[in-house]
Amino acid sequence: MPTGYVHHPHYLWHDTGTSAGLIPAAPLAGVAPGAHIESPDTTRRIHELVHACGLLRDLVPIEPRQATMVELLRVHTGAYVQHLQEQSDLRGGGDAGDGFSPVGRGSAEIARLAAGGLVDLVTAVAEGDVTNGYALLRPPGHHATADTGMGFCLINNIAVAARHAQEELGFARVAVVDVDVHHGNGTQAIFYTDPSVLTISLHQAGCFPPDSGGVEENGAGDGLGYALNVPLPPGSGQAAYLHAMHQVVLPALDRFTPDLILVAAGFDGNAWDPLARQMLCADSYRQIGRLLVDAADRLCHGRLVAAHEGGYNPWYVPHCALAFLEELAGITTPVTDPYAAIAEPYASGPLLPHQREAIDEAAYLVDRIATATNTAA
Ligand code: 9RB
Ligand code: ZN
Repeated sequence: MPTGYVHHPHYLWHDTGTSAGLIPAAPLAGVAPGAHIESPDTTRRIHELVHACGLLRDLVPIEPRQATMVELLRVHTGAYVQHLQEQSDLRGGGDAGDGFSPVGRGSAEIARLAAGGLVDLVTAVAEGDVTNGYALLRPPGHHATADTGMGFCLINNIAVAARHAQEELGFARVAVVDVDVHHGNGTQAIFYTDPSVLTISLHQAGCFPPDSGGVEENGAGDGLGYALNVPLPPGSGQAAYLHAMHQVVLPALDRFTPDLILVAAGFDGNAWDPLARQMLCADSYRQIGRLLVDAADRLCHGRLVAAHEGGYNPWYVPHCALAFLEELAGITTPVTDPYAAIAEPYASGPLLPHQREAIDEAAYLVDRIATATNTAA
């Protein structure tokens, strides 16, 4: 069965305004206005590459619609949804809560279109129209918590899709694998006490949010053991990521036996990303994609849905995203990574002892996940 694909022009019209990279322009404080780093450019270039390389022809397009209030309120508070709408209705836009999450005019509706597109993609997987899928959406979602936007994120798209999968589609157990270079703190917080949603985040230690995503954050109450974090030291490359996949992510998925795997697909762990210091190349994302697709085949009939998150190098991220998407679709296009000769040597350094130690600390926690045979339900 084919791969679904969600995209929409409004995703590119989410206006993050003038900034200096990621902080609001402040001319009187010497911060000159320029483009915000989470601009449409990179996302547009991904979509254009998916089209230009011919892959788009083989994907099943899914036309997004706005998430309903019922869908949003499974995850977010009414007060936050109202705040977001009010900011979005302002002539000049506003912010979703932390001062780093710009809301342009109409961005509330666009954020709902992003969440709703992901919900419909998950539904298409459940109904067997597609095996898996990719939602190339903006704004991103993984930092947004129940009651605030954060780190460019307005609505937690993955959390809304996970709750929809559980409440409308009969998928009892959902696993979220977050490979964005930043900690998936919002998704983790939303499901922190819930053992029916396993959250796993691979990220650069201490990058963003500050003081978030340590290995000791492991869930609470009934959810103890069902939040996993692999904080990787700065400078980690493909060897560290693949070690983390084999020692933590795949064993955790095998124990958890999800009915559906959701992937927070950020490509800001690439070696040229301005917002982090990791060393991945396009082929690293291909390999990570392959391992996740194989896990989904083994555990849940191939049901895997990826939501776009971060990635800020406009000329390299499209090749990373294409490599990942090719693995979902099981199709290799004629376009190969034009930067491979430079990027692969960066990515292919050996696994260093301090990286192994960080990963192995997380690997000890995998045993806390109950296996199917020792779960009562
Ligand atoms: C803070 C600052 C950030 C830094 C990185 C991101 C990346 C998000 C992403 C967002 C906001 C500054 C906390 C500057 O790609 N997620 O996947 N903000 N960083 N000053 N302060 C106090
Ligand atoms: Zn990120």
